[in-house]
Amino acid sequence: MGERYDVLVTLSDGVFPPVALAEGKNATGMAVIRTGSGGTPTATVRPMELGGTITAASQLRAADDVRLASKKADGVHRIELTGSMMGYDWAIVGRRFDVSNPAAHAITVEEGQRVRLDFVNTTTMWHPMHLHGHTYQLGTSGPRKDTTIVLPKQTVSVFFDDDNPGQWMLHCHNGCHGEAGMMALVAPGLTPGPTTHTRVNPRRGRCRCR
Ligand SMILES: [Cu+2]
Repeated sequence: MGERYDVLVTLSDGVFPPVALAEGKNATGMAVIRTGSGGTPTATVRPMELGGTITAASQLRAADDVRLASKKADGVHRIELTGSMMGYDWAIVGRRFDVSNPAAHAITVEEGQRVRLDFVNTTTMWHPMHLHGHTYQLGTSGPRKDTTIVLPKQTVSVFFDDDNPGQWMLHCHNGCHGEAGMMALVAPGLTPGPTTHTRVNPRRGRCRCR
């Protein structure tokens, strides 16, 4: 549930502990990568880098071979992130995603378009916004990603070229927020209406995460 990065790492011989530090919590998760002999790190190991300054996506730049060519956006969409902890009514522009009518309020894009999405977080919580089927670029020269955190009361603009036609989900990567309704379909012009896909997520309404 959260932001993510694809990274390339060159490892030497040994045993290495990738450690995840939860934002705002003193809790970690750990895996072990083994490329050679050596003892397994203890579960409490914490690489010293986690005590330093964490690089944010806004400090990164796209490499030349993946940076989007300079071009005016053909379509601009304001993705207002709405809801509150009180009502647990997470939504996009106040509309909770309806699995029985997924095309309702779809974000319309067309093949070949340069698309700009403006994520406007009107809430007091973090929302890592994830787009399927594409990677988008942060701003005009930032990194290519498929998930980016939008901080409370902040706006983040992302760009992508619609070069992978289809019906793709855009949703908060905090699974509980997505299930509560902070999702939308990104697709070519669709006719809203009932769908045969009516499976109700059994976890809905029982989520306990924040
Ligand atoms: Cu969220």
